Order: sequence, then C-alpha cells, then structure tokens
Amino acid sequence: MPHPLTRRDLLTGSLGLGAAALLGGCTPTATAPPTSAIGVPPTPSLGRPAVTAVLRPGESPVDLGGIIARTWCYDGRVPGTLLRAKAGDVVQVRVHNALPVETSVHWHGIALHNAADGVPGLTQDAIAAGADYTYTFTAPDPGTYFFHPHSGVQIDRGLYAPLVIDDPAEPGAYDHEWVLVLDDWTDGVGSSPDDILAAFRAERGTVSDGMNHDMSGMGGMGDSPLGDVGDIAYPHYLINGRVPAAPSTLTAKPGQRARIRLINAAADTLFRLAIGEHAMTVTHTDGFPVQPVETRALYLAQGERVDVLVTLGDGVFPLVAHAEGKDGQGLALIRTGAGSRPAADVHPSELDSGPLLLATLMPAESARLPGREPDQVEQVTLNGQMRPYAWGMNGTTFGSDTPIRTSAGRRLRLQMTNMTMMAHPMHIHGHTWSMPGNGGLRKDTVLVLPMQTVTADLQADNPGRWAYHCHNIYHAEIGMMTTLQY
Ligand SMILES: [Cu+2]
Repeated sequence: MPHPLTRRDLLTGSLGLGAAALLGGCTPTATAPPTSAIGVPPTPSLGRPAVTAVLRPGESPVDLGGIIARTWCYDGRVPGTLLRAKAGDVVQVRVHNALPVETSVHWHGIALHNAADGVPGLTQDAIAAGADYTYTFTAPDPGTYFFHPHSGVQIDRGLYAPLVIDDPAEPGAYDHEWVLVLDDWTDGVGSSPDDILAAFRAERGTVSDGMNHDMSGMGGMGDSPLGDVGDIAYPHYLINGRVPAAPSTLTAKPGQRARIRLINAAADTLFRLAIGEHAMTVTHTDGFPVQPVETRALYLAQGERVDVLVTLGDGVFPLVAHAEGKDGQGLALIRTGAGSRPAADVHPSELDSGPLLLATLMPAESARLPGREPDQVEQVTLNGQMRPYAWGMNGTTFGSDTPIRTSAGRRLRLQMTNMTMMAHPMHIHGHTWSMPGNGGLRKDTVLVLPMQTVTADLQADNPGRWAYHCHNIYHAEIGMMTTLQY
C-alpha cells in the first residue's frame, strides 16, 4: 500500500481535497511549448568526437543496499556511469530509449549549443519509447556537472549520472578523486514520482501576481534556518545509490588529500553536508573555481555542485548528507585506518557548525567575467505556496508565461525576488551566471531564500531558447519555469 509522502498528507491528511474548485479556467501543461518567433539555432559543425558513449535509459531493478527497487535508470545503474571528457572535447552520446515512455537528456550546467540542451518542446522533440537520439556537443568549461532527463519528473527516479569535464591545465594536487551523487528516493519503494506529481496537480491552485498573502503554506516538515526547503518526506536518502545502512566506502591512506565532487541530483531535498572530524576546503561550485574557503559544513541545493579538498585523518569517518528540514540522511564512509563503522543515523557535530551557503562564496580570478554594467535589467518574481499547491514565476505558470528576451552580446541582469515562504534553487540553461553581489561568483543554480532578492547577470553569448526554472522538479513541473530567448 502506498505510503503517504507529501507534507500536506503528513500535516492534514487532506491530499486532493478541494482540487476541482481551485483549478483555474486555463491551466496549460508544463510541457506546452511557448509561442515564440525565435527558433533553435542550427547545430554547429563540431568535428570528430573525442568522447563517445551509449546511454540506455530503461526499467531495471537496482540494489540500494539490501533494498531492491524497480526503477528507471541509465544502463541498469543508479547513479548512471560517470561520463568524462576534457574541456573543448566534442562529446557524442547516443541515447537508446528503452523506457516505456518518451524521454530526453539535459546536460546540466554545460554551456553547449542550444539544439543539444535536451528540453522537449523547446530545443527538440522528445525521444520516443524505443527510439534512438544522438547528442553531439562541445563542453567548453571544466568542472563538475551531471545529466538527467528534462521530461516530467523522471529525474526523481534513478535517471541521473555525473559528468566531469577535466581541465587539461589542472594541477591535480590531490591523491584521490571521489564523485558523490546525492538523491532523495521513493521510486519502487514508496509512491512513484508520477503519482506524487499527480497528487500535486489534483490540488493545484493558482499563483498570484505579487505578494503571497496566504501563509498557510509556511511552516514545514522541520526547522531549517533557511526556511521551508522541501515538500516531500522520502523513504530514503542516498549517496551514490546506497542507503545509510549499506553505505559506499571510500578508501585512502591517512594524510592523503581527496578531491570530492558532490552533486545534488535530488528532486525535492536540500542537503546539509559534513564529514566527521574533518574540515573541507571548498574549491569550486557549479564547475567554476572559487577563492578557497574552509568550512565544516555546507548546504547543497538541488542542481548545485561543489568540489571540496579534504586532508584525511586516520580512522573511519562518516560523510553525512542530512536532508535539511526532513528526517533522514545520506551516508558514505571514508576509511583510512582501523575503526568501527558509524551507525546509519550518525550525526557528526560538524553538521551543526555554521553551514556555508554556496551563494556566499567569491570567485577565483580566472572565473570572473569581464566586469561590465548590465545593458538590460529584468525583474523576476518567484510565486506560489504549498496550499493549494502552486508554483510559478512572474505571477504565472509555464505555458502562460512571457519569455524573457534579450539580444546577443548584451549583459543581462536578472533580479529574482522570492515572494514565497520557501527556498527555490533557480537554474539557468546554457549559461553560467555571474553574481555581482559576490564579486562575480559563477553559478548556474542559485538558492533564493524566502523573501530574498538575488541578482544574477549573464553574458548573452549563446543564442537560443533556454529553460530557466526552479530545480525542485515538482515546482518546475507545476509551472515554476520560463525561458530566456535571443
Ligand atoms: Cu522551487
């Protein structure tokens, strides 16, 4: 019997109540293509691929660590196999869709040409069940990325995998490199993501332009200093596809340095991350280098990535990804010597020592865009509430939205004001923002806290039709998405 998962279930037990009365007269689906005079630029000629891969999204049982879940994933694995290339390489990936439904692949964070961006209805037709589709693109910037479908809530199944673009000039001053993907998990063990989305849709309300006066959606599942950060209580939280009772183990020698690339592939969970008895030096976020900062804990929102360097002690240490505002956590172990395994619910004190928000970092000199005043400023509001479930941008939902338009060569400033009581990780496709409030910090996914205004600039140097949305996938699907077009 499906377990009730949503927060309104937990709080009110009234999921779905009153849904029909709250539906507006015009509720286009989130996949309706916007009317637009701007087309997708033709695929550039890219030359011979340096890296080729075949990707098979399909249905498969996966072992999450003693828990077998039947799910959708890439090549029978969760996460999918790491894809790796050098900056500037031409990457060619043939997708064979073995799913019973259509899909797509979005290369999250990569400033690739528009036709390869993987957004059905915007940059391509969806890949039909049984069909093949080939993505060919150049990845210009080194860093930690990932890929996932841009089709419904498929990312909340097992369809995600890390993507690392290496820097040929990287000094590589570390002994180990570990790639860790964080996730929240229900598929095959609780409600399916599509059922959760259907329940949200059934009670969908409307977003209003401007201030949300209905505060009934505030509160939340737990207490986080960030406010309300998640809607869904998941049965499990995973690191590299494993539950905390059967964690992945990373082995090294005491005193060695590890570069840890962390990717939050969760649909609805912001993680607070720490390593027992260790400090972490943050070196990159969303692929781009930052002025190094040492911290004992950090927040990682959906779609964000962070690279840290850690000098390892002697023993067995928990790397914990606490599901912020929820009950539960992901766990991996670092083993450099003797010691017993920590309990699945281990709570290192580092978790509570001033977690770093990645949006407060400063960029490395090499990551800065040339300084420039904006040619165009656009105000963007984030709207919505939990009850009735509705999320949007600029007072409307995707499909009824007006695309943001600019021109090639412009410096565009987006001023995002969050009018809701929930934090939203906002993601731009095809570009990496420069955050003027932080010396030009580069981010493609930035957490906008309740009632906060975040300013993000971009250089319009990659024409096309680009998705711009909340990376809480349920928010995006319900309508918290628009496009940037030029
Ligand atoms: Cu959101």
